[in-house]
Amino acid sequence: MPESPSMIDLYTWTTPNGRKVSIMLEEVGLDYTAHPVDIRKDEQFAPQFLEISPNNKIPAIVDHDDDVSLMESGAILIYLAEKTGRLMAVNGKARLETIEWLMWQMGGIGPMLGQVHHFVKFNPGRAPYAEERFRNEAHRLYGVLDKCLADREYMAGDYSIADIATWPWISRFDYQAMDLNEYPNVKRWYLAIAARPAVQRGYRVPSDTGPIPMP
Ligand SMILES: N[C@@H](CCC(=O)N[C@@H](CS)C(=O)NCC(=O)O)C(=O)O
Repeated sequence: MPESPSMIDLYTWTTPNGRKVSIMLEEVGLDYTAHPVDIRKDEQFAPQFLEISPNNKIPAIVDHDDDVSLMESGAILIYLAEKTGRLMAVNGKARLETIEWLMWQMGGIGPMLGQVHHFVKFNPGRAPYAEERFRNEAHRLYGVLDKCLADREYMAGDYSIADIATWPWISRFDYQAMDLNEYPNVKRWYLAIAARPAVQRGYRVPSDTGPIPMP
């Protein structure tokens, strides 16, 4: 795989899971180089990439500073938060809440909204049962997020890796045929995060696909 003189090599693509890590790296200001892995061309199956990401998915990082190689966006976010002491409380209830909502993203938002993209956006009309099932699940998850954000600014109180993991998936609300106006707390949270300069920079990695979608 290409390496660089940067502290961290990030292997990524212009998808929600990839953007989680570029946004995090921009937020904490670590020196990194992004290497595109074009999943439309099956570059994720290259033997060199499989050595750092055996599940053949982006994102993955190599941190030359600590001699660490990692796949799985949730694990990478926790690693970077612990390395920098940023965006996750170091102990107590606040740390647990951050991990709780991060795991909710990894087990719910990511896999379920990913299915919505496949069935609702890319293959409409081919599997009505799946379309209905995953659209219902999307509405349920958006409702859970809206309720979570009713009495707090960010998912775990302060802005954290839970928000960084979730926001890029919500930025595909148009793929999911979701109307953010139905979820006013999600909309307020979405716009606040979209306004962050680090998020705007991270969103454009590894290439600029256009502006952040606005509701
Ligand atoms: N649980 C993984 C999911 C990563 C994932 O699904 N990556 C997609 C792009 S968003 C991918 O690389 N797909 C290529 C493939 O499935 O072959 C994570 O959070 O890092």
